[in-house]
Amino acid sequence: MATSHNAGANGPTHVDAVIVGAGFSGLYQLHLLRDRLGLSVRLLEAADGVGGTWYWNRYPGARCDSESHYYCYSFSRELQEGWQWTERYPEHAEIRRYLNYVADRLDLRPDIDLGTKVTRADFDDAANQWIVQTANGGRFVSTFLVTAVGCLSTANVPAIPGLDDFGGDWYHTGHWPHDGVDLAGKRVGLVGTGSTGIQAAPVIAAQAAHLTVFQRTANYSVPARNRPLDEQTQAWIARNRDETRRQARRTTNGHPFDIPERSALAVSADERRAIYEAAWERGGLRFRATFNDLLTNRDANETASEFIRDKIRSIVKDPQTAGKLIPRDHLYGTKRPPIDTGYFETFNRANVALVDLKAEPVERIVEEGIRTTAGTYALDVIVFATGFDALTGPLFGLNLHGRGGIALKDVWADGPRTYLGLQTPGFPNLFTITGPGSPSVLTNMPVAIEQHVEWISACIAHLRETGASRIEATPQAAEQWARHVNEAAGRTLLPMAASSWYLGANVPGKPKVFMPYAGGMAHYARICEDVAARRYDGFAIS
Ligand code: NA7
Repeated sequence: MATSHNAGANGPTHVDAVIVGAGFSGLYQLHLLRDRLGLSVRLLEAADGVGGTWYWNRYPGARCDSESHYYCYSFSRELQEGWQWTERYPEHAEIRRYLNYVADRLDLRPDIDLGTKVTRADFDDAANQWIVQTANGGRFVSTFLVTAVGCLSTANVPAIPGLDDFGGDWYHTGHWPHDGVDLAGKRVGLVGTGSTGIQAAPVIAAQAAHLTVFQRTANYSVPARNRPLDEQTQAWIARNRDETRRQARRTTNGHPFDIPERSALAVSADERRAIYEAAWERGGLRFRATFNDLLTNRDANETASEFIRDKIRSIVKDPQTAGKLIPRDHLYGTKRPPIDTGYFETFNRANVALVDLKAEPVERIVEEGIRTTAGTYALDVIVFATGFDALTGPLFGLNLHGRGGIALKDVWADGPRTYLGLQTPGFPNLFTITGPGSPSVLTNMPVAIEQHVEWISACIAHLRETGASRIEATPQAAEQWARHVNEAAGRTLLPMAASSWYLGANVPGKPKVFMPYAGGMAHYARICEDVAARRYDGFAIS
């Protein structure tokens, strides 16, 4: 295997592996490839700091929906013991501090090139090498290329006509200015009511003179019940750390709680309501885990959906506004379920208005603000909480070309095709952490990431041990995996939500293909282990 050397001031840098992205995935991948396998590695990162999604997402209220004590790495006792979270759910700045702490503790910085945006990567078949180009003129040549670019990192700014005419300022939440935005005294329009918009609305409402929320699809949300972690909780976390992490690895979505073996339809209405009430009071994504059939049985789900609709009716004082906020076109949890801090309560404030874009679609943006079919809303600032070109967007952004110069964009023109979410036929030695076809976006992310990174590292170690230098998913294996991903989704209610980004429905023109693997994280991990045990069945190794 090659060793790291720079061929000279103008020549390319030769390494064993190039990793793209310095978030949770890239940092751990660098650690394993460099420190466990002894490979020479460069990690290329477009941003000026580490943090990945948390480098960019600094919008008001930005906070993780997984709880802090398990939204972090589990692979190192030292790292875990050297860090203490301050709140139940970590705020964006705290996660950035954590990832900087990890980068320092593992001494990763010498092998990271910040401010280095990858603009293209080509596989040279004859030389069995990836050639990676960067915006600042860099060239890197490597045997392996690992993308750690996240799955929700390509901002989706809607192509609403007239945006250039707007006289105020506009921002996408995923590219929030590092110095913040002073919203005091401003009339703010917030477009989008996904997890981001629902986190941001209460915080913006408290800062701005006036907030208008532009809602296309009404959404469910459950209280997060964030709070500072007191000493007693910290002690509990430390005492139960190992068991918590073990449990997270054996559940369907990487959270350390089991779903009871009971149907929502098998208990009385009173008992069900008491269970939902308790989950509502406890707060967080665990609301989904009250019964085992909320995502598989329509009638069961309807009981949870209706419970939340009732909550909206009781929280929001103006019945007309409540009516607009009640989701009717999809079931709870079939789109990514948000959790919130005072979202529905925000609509009781005198300085907040709701615009239902289904009733009055946007016509265009004008100098004064947003014009719908019903009139013009005067605004000083527009905040787009309009989500991301999920899963495929970040990979297309790398401009990847495989064997014979074929572009990933063309190969996936009708929707992504991967084997295990980790490899694509025609792209040898390219590994895609949290790629389409992996369960990552349906999972507590660090659990999925650690599994992917460890599997990729073991795979590369296997190649080295056996004297091989190339691995590529076979078209048959990818075909079979696509069928399995489809079947797994089909066993759930998830594909029913027509406007979901799981289906690519949020980006005009994107093929409507259900992209994540819905068969469960633990099950997925077992499949991956099995594939490795069968000498990487479904991959061609040479
Ligand atoms: P989401 O969940 O994709 O939400 C985006 C929101 O923006 C959603 O309400 C969309 O409505 C709305 N949207 C998108 N395009 C438009 C246009 N053109 N006009 C009006 N409204 C629009 O993104 P988030 O950032 O909230 O969350 C993404 C993930 O990040 C989240 O799941 C966590 O994993 C972290 P729609 O529902 O499509 O009708």
